[in-house]
Amino acid sequence: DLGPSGKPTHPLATAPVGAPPHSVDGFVKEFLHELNTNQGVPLSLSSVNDQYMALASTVRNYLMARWLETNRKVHENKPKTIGYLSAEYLLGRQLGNALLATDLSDIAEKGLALCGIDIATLRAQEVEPGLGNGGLGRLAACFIDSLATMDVPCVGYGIRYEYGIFRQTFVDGRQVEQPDTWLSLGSPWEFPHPEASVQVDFGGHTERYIGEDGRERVRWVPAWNVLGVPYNYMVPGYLNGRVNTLRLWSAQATKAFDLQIFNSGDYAQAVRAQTFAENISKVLYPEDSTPQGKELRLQQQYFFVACSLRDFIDHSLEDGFDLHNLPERVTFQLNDTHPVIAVPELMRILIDEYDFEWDEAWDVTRRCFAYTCHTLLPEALEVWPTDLLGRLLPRHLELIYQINDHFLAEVREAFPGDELRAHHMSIISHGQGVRMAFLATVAGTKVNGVAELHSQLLRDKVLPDFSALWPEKFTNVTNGVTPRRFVRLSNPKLSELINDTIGNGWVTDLERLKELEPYADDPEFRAQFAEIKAWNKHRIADLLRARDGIDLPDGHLVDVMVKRLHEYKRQSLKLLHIVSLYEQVLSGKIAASEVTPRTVVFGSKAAPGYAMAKETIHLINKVAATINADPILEGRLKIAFPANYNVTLAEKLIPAADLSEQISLAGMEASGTGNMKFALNGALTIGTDDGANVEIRKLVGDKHFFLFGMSEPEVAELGAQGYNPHSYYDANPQLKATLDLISSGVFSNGDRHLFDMVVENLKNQDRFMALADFDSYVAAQAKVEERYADQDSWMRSAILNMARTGYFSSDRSMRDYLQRIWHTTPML
Ligand code: GPK
Repeated sequence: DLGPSGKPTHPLATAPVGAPPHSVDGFVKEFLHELNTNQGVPLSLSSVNDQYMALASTVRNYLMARWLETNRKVHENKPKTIGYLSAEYLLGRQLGNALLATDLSDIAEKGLALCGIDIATLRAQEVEPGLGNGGLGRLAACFIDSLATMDVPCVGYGIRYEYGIFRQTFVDGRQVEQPDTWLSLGSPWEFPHPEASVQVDFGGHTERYIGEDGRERVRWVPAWNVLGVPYNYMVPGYLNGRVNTLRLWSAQATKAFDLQIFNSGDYAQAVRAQTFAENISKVLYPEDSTPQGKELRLQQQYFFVACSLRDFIDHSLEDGFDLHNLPERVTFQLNDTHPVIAVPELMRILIDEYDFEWDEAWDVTRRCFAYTCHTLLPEALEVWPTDLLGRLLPRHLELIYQINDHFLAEVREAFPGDELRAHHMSIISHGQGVRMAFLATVAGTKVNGVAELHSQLLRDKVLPDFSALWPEKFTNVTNGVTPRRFVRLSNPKLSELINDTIGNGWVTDLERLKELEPYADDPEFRAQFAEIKAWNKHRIADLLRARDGIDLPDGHLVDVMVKRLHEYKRQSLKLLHIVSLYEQVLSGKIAASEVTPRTVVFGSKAAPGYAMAKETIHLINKVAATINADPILEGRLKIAFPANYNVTLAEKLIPAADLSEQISLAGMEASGTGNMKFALNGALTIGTDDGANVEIRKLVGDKHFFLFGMSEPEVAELGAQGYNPHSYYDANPQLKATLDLISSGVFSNGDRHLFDMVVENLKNQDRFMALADFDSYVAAQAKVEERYADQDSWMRSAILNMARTGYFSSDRSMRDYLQRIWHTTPML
């Protein structure tokens, strides 16, 4: 039931909700009111956390009128909505973005100063919601920001993990994980709605029965269930009055669930049942691109998807809505395979609950979903064992078999007699695993990759049979990043310079950065740009000193590699370059004075169960400790590896970078999005022709990009020939000396075998061909040094990188989705 039970008669009850006055006085009044009434403290006795909480509520109050108005409009106009289904949202801090969206940054700073409070202290108090692993989760956060800013109705659906991505610490150079207790000091940005909870069923069996109409029907008799409690978050558009919703689900035990056990008289067991239910949204799985196939993970996936579909159907549609028309009201965008169980769930709802015939249900379902693939790694493509899936979701497994039967009939009709093809395309792999990417492809109206190269490889290598059957289903949408967070907020000085030069329209129309191109030749502009880069370097130096006790030298080339630790991303190749420099100085091949003063910054988490990745972190830390302590490279080479790289750190680090490391083996990184953030902040890229690097290089021009390494076809060719890393080790004396230096024990207190795992793997396996690209990488780094020596020309290139990469705004990505996939236009 919505609304009051009687007719409101007080004039205020029907007036539009207002926001507090947009003034310093209005702000201070609201802030003190929140501090007193919400935190229950006077200013004089308030803690920093009290003040932060009150500030957050204050800003929330300014957004509230817009949120209510957005929801009222949606209710009234019933536009088509994007239901973005994602198991991850790597949001980053909320306060700065909310202040920006409401144009309150200056007012808040002044108002708080009048209360004797430094806003920077309060900003630092916020713990970011780290509800994602890396690129995929951050992309979801950028997309919902863009949709709100473009006035497109969207609900982001996901999971409110009690513990997000683990907090990384280093103990003697090794990664040690700590739980991420992001909720412990309160969570001022969320609105729980326990009254709107949804029940989700699991387990049990199915039964056939004859319905009232005489037709045979199926009934799922589940064994247990949990409640999904929605927590709403505001997703404010930039200065446009729109506030969309992010709805994250939290799992709770249902009454019935514990009653059953209570009745058995086992109180302790009943309380444990509570915990069992709550476990579902307890923790984010920390594997990036390498799912472990754990049952709890499938529970999470079904949990949030079932909640979200139920929520949309029951609460976003008017009573009596004919679900045959559902595709006119929603597209559910599947962010990778994680939410794909939504496909059989919608079929189940339509057939079992709404009496649809198979063909009707399939027609609706097909038109409601679209699928984005984010990877090419075979191990990242989820396959759920049929026995596990059948135990947890017996009805869904039946429906998947039926979908597969219909689908394979279509394949056999299109390719008569080609049984091998049908076998290859089967959603059920060898009778025992459900290939979720195939299910998504069969069900989706559209299937897209996330950069041009990736979409091409997706068609040609991952899903070739599907693209032969349905060529028109496949499309590309190159990823993007939100310019609000990753330029306007993260690089305030640069933003000011851009505003002063071309006005502020670029924040929502990033291609306008093109207008800066002529200024690359303006010495005055170049000097200002260089000064800002230097300022950003000081800012990160200050932060790392306070945060990690790391001292960054002044005046260095800042060379940054930040991303999840994964062999395909090749942090080890970056490490080989560093060790190679060190080796050449140690052995007297070059003088230390010839080395361009450079600070290499790493930021990276490894999945806790990924041994090779953790060993690589250990090695980086040991190399860093050794080189940083050796006077031989004093003032020339410094390695910084701050622990716990996250969105908050990225926002300070990226604007300080001169050089962006994007060095994955070609054909492995689907897109990358860090690469875009660096270019937009005026770093030059050293990179392979992989993912979106290809498009970055095309846009900025070869002169302003350091390309190296094999191309994807060359990689494929070498792989086909049989790749032998040892032959590179044997043939290249510098490479040999580099690897041998690691094995010599200089980085490990004389222990020659401590890093065998990494070194032997590189010499003998090297699945991602780091040794094959070593020479070319080192040569490209030499070119970097050469170009960096001419600061004026370097700054020119940096400016051109910024001016030419406006294409990578996530606003553009969203326009592409709207045109190519969702077929809807923004609601004005
Ligand atoms: C891809 F498969 C996955 C995954 O599980 N997690 C993840 O972050 C990334 N990704 C890709 O690795 C990036 O290349 C890409 O830019 C990003 O998704 C967003 O599409």
